[in-house]
Formats: sequence, C-alpha cells, structure tokens
Amino acid sequence: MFTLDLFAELPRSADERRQLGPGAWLLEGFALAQAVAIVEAVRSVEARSPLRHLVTPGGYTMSVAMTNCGRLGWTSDLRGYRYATHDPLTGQPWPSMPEAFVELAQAAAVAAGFAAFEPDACLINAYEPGARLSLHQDKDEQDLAAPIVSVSLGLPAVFMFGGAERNSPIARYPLQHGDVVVWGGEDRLRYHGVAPVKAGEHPLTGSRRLNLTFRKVL
Ligand code: MD6
Ligand code: FE
Repeated sequence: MFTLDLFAELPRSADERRQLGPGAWLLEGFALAQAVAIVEAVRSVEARSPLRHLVTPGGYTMSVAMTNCGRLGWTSDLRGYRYATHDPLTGQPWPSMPEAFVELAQAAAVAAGFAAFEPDACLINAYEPGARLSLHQDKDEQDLAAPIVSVSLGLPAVFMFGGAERNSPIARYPLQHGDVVVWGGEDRLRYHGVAPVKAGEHPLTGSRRLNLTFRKVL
C-alpha cells in the first residue's frame, strides 16, 4: 500500500508550463528531481562564500541574504550594484558553478524557447520569514539578449511580475519548491519582486526559501 505522502515530491502536474508573457514562462516542478543535489551544492557554495546581507547604494540593508557561484557574482554596496569576479567578503574568486547547475539552467532555457544559454553568473538568494525583494529590473547585465533562469527551492513565495514601467500593473504568481521561471526577449526588463516570505518549515531547506538566478552577464 502507498499513501499520498509518496506523491509529495512529484511534480504537481507533470510538465506544466505557464506562459507569463511573450518571453516568460513558469515551469512548474521543473527542478524537483535535482532539488536535493542543488541544496547540497548551495551548502558547499555557502561554506566558501557565505550568505550576507548586502547594502544598497541607497544605504538600505537587504532582507534577502545573497551569495554567488560562477565566473561573475552580483554584489552591491554604497558605491553601486555590479558584477565582480571576486567575493568582496573573502577576496577569493566566487566558487565555480557546478556543472549540474549549468545543465539545469540550459534545460530550463530550452523548455522556454531559448537555445544556447551559457550562464556565467548564479546569484543565490536566501529568504528567512519576512524577507522580501522590492520591485526592480535586472539590468546590470551587459548581455540583455540572454534570458534569466530562476529556480525556487524550499518555502513557497509569491512572485510579483510587473511590466516595463515601475507603475505597470502587477501580476502575482505563487512559486513552489522546484518551480523554475525563465524570462527573456521582450520580457527581459520587466519589473519584478518577491512578497514577504511566510514562516514555515520545508523538509529540505528548513525555515528558508532559496532562489538561484542564472544570468549571462558578458
Ligand atoms: C527571487 N528573483 O525569486 C528573486 N530576477 O528570489 C529575481 O529577482 C528574478 O526570479 C530576474 C528573473 C527572475 C527572477
Ligand atoms: Fe530580479
């Protein structure tokens, strides 16, 4: 006999793709099969380049904790946002991007219609309950032709997806463990954010939500 628990780690609906815009897709459960390995790899990245709360150029400390892997990492301080080859906290190069990350990001890009995605940066975001990401555009990358691939793990969150202008209407999409969002093309510069994460417990990540965003910067 099996119980419903056996289904807990299966995709809610196999291969569910929701189109969020002309170049934006929500691939439900796309990363579920690799979730355990990804969380393990995040722990080893964290061990070398710890999660930290960055300060924005405006002087605010972000509620989301961040680190990176890959040739380039996104960072921020009072002087501005930028990509750097070295972790400013350790002075060392960012940990390299695990091959399994590259393969997952490429497969998700293909599933969303973007061939030949070669990410050179993976920003890792960790949300404790209450952490949020205010509305922003991802525009620090030189290569705006490449899409962004965003993997959600652990606690669920609500993704806020706006438009080309800061005051465009905002759609809200729940993101679950294993979901992947891919966007590019004419959606590449849409405003977006993450609503405050609600407290909870996830068997893989405990009290936090993890998000990996893969970008091609150069
Ligand atoms: C997050 N994601 O989901 C934050 N940016 O934790 C982002 O800011 C993001 O998910 C660009 C593309 C996809 C994203
Ligand atoms: Fe973003």
